[in-house]
Amino acid sequence: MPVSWIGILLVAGLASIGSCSAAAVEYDANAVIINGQRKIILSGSIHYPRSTVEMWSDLIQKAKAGGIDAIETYIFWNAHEPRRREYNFAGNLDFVQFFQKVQEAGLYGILRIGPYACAEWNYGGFPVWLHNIPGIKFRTDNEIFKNEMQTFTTKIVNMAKEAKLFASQGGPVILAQIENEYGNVMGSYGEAGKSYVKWCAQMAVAQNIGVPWIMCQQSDAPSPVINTCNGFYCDTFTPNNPTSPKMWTENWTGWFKKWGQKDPHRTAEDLAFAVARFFQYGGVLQNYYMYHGGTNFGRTSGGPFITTSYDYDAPLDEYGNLNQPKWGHLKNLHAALKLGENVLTNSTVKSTKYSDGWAELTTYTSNINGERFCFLSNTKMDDLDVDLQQDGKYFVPAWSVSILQGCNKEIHSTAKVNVQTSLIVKKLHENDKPQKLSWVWAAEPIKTPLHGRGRFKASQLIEQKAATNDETDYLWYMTRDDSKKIFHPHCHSMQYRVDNNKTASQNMTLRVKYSGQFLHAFVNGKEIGSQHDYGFTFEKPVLLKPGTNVISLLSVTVGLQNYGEFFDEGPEGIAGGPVELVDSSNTTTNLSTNEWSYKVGLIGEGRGRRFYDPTSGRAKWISGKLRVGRAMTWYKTTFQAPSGTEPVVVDLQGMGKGHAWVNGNSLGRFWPTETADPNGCDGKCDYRGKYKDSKCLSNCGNPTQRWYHVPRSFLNNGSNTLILFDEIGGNPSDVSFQITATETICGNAYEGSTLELSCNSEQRIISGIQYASFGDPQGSCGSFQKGSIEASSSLSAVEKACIGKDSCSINVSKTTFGVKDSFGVDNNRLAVQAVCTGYNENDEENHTQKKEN
Ligand SMILES: *[C@@H]1O[C@H](CO)[C@@H](O)[C@H](O)[C@H]1NC(C)=O
Ligand SMILES: *[C@@H]1O[C@H](CO)[C@@H](O)[C@H](O)[C@H]1NC(C)=O
Ligand SMILES: *[C@@H]1O[C@H](CO)[C@@H](O)[C@H](O)[C@H]1NC(C)=O
Ligand SMILES: *[C@@H]1O[C@H](CO)[C@@H](O)[C@H](O)[C@H]1NC(C)=O
Ligand SMILES: *[C@@H]1O[C@H](CO)[C@@H](O)[C@H](O)[C@H]1NC(C)=O
Ligand SMILES: *[C@@H]1O[C@H](CO)[C@@H](O)[C@H](O)[C@H]1NC(C)=O
Ligand SMILES: *[C@@H]1O[C@H](CO)[C@@H](O)[C@H](O)[C@H]1NC(C)=O
Ligand SMILES: *[C@@H]1O[C@H](CO)[C@@H](O)[C@H](O)[C@H]1NC(C)=O
Ligand SMILES: CC(=O)N[C@H]1CO[C@H](CO)[C@@H](O)[C@@H]1O
Repeated sequence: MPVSWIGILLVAGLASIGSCSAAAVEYDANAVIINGQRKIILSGSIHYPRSTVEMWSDLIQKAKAGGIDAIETYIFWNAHEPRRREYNFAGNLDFVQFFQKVQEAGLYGILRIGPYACAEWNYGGFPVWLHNIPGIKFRTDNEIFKNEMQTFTTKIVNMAKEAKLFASQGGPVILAQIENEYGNVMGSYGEAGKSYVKWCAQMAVAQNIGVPWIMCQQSDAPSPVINTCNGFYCDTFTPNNPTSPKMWTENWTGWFKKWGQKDPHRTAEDLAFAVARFFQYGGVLQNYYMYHGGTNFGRTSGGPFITTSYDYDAPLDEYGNLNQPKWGHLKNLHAALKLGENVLTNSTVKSTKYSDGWAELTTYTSNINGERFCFLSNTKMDDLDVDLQQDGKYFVPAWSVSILQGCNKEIHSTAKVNVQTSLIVKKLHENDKPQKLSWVWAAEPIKTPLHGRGRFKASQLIEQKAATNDETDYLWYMTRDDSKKIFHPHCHSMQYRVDNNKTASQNMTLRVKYSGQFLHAFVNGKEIGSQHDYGFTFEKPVLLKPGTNVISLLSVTVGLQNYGEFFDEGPEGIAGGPVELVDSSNTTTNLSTNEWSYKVGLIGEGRGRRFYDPTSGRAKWISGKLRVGRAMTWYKTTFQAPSGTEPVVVDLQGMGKGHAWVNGNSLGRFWPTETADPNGCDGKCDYRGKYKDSKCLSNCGNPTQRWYHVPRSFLNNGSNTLILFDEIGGNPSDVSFQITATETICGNAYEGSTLELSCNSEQRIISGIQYASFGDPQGSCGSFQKGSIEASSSLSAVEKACIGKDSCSINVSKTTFGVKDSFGVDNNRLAVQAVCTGYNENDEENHTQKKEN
């Protein structure tokens, strides 16, 4: 428990955030001190490149409305410096504008420069050209690396300084981070790792930004850099320096998703429990990773095999909709914690255990006025009753924390969710008719690679990152000459030992040791097979003809690795192989040192890999009979944007695997044929007990990702163009554009609270109440049932309060339902299930009704 009170003055300053004057950011073990005000900070991660500029303000406002004080983001080096000393800060890479919007909203910012980001982002945020510098070693005491890291860090710091982003200059940024989770892997880097961390701290501190630097998961963070915790729970974490505040930079709100996996969920109750426990044990700053996960547009997803959606089951969903009840439940928790802020940040702490130690009361008593603030936790899997004598008796649900204002009034229980659950659906907008999309197609020209002709040659199997600089997922490896050796023994191939009739065909096995993600193999122009996994040995029978045979291997990356010790050095592609031919008597011919011919990327990707048009050569879009189920096919269609303002998705059901673009903007990789294991979604989700990523799974047996976000700003009012490249074969006939909308909402609130219901859109109204019961209703959203008692006015009271409105609130009290004081049990509650529908602007009657409300 932190008890030290030594403040470290970092910057002197006056005035408050929001104005243009400088703010002092100081800290001690119990508070972040901004302009002399002692604070606890509730922060949330929103990564600027995972949404669009047009979405930023709305996301930030929703975070603010959810009780968030600060927005945290990484900086993504490979996005900003795609080629050495060529920088890009345009569009959604304009991090300065992002932080300006954070400030406009009156929030603080946390700038995680890294520049290693991890973040399930391609290659952890490192540029691949960096890897290709001879002699470089990442994240260790290597001059070349340190030099590049310092150059980039300085560039970012200078941009931030120039825009006056640091709180010391009047900006929003109160903390900055150098490196990232290095402590998790440092052991593998030996002494060089230790000196590297010291250098990082020194280099960062010398940037003189006027606000504190942090390092996460770094138990030896050199002072004055503060070490912080990442994880699902950080209650037992202690900073290495007794004067450092306890900060949790990554409390995982859910988990990311990989192709072929089920959807992980973390319950609102467990997340709230973890946060409340952190503050119970002296936490000062905590950050939700992620508060909005968003989308891995383009080729930004890491992994390998991270999906395009980076929803993360965060409080704001991928599209920016409120993920309820998580968003609202945390909002209530934040409000409760803030009521204790003054006490928590300058107090004396005492802890008492109850119920065989399962329950723990932590009492904070203000050093200023003696005011008290308590956390009463229960880490057992069963409910407990705890008697605090003169402070009252409390029912403490299993695996929960109750927050007691004045230590005698429960203002929040992490296990009692009093907010609505929203079921968000993808559907056609009510005003729209289904569009019949008409498609044209073009085959990716692959004759040249199938004939073994590339752009450059080498007598070895080159590592893929070295060959492509990661400017594309695709690399062709081709060889033909050595096949001649096989069938012409006089060409002095020493390996050739097959007792062969040189004029006959021969059955052999092609064997490829593969370090990439997806391999397509062709022999003499025919695909002989494809396979995907985390590195594997590909083995397929091939019939070699007499004379020259051509082996063409297309290696495809699906996100470069982003985590682990030396992850940057992991080979990609065929990388050295070996590639071998094995005959029936098991004689092996090693083709690894053959002359290999290479071609980087697809013809359709075009120059600079930003223009997607396979017909830029001689090919043409074909509008005749649609080619379906054939690999390496491009498709194009035009469409009208769905009505309204709700987020748009494209349903790519029927497509195989590839990449999608709308009006030239990449939506990311798609792969609907990759489905999740059909087993393991038992529908049960017990919030109790430690979170595991095998808990609370959904989407078993379905495509890992069927819908792809099309931000509204990608669309225009007239005709829009969708281009799809399908690498494995698909059928675009079922592709359609939909909106995401809150359709069914459920509320479940205890007596004494207020139930707020909202359709989460000004364009949707509550059109019907499917179920309402005040009493002891049973079941959950979608399957509520009447309990043993029910107020007869339940339905009419809720209808009266809500129908025709986009949101409504109901005081859950006996008065509201006109029942006697003797009605019901101790824990009366109200359960409601309502339907939201699109509000038609032409509908005068409903329009008037809505206006009046
Ligand atoms: C805490 O409050 C006491 C009493 O007002 C005050 O003397 C002390 O300076 C405060 N401590 C900090 C670190 O602000
Ligand atoms: C060699 O090939 C020729 C022509 O295909 C065939 O007639 C002959 O039987 C083959 N000899 C052997 C030993 O397989
Ligand atoms: C190759 O194998 C296939 C299937 O086992 C067989 O039908 C064919 O006759 C074989 N061809 C040669 C040339 O051995
Ligand atoms: C072929 O060789 C491999 C090792 O090179 C061995 O494991 C395998 O058993 C051999 N198979 C036959 C049929 O001899
Ligand atoms: C194949 O050749 C490569 C390049 O010479 C060599 O590194 C590798 O060890 C060889 N593999 C086998 C199985 O002989
Ligand atoms: C598109 O239509 C909407 C509503 O009709 C309008 O508000 C908006 O300005 C239009 N946008 C453009 C780019 O024309
Ligand atoms: C008004 O809205 C409700 C719910 O969406 C609908 O049932 C009703 O038909 C609408 N009224 C008119 C006149 O369209
Ligand atoms: C709900 O209760 C609050 C506080 O008791 C009161 O201010 C508000 O008017 C009530 N709302 C309704 C709709 O009864
Ligand atoms: C990095 C880190 O703290 N990881 C922890 C996250 O939480 C899980 C579950 O509690 C732990 O097992 C990890 O060690």
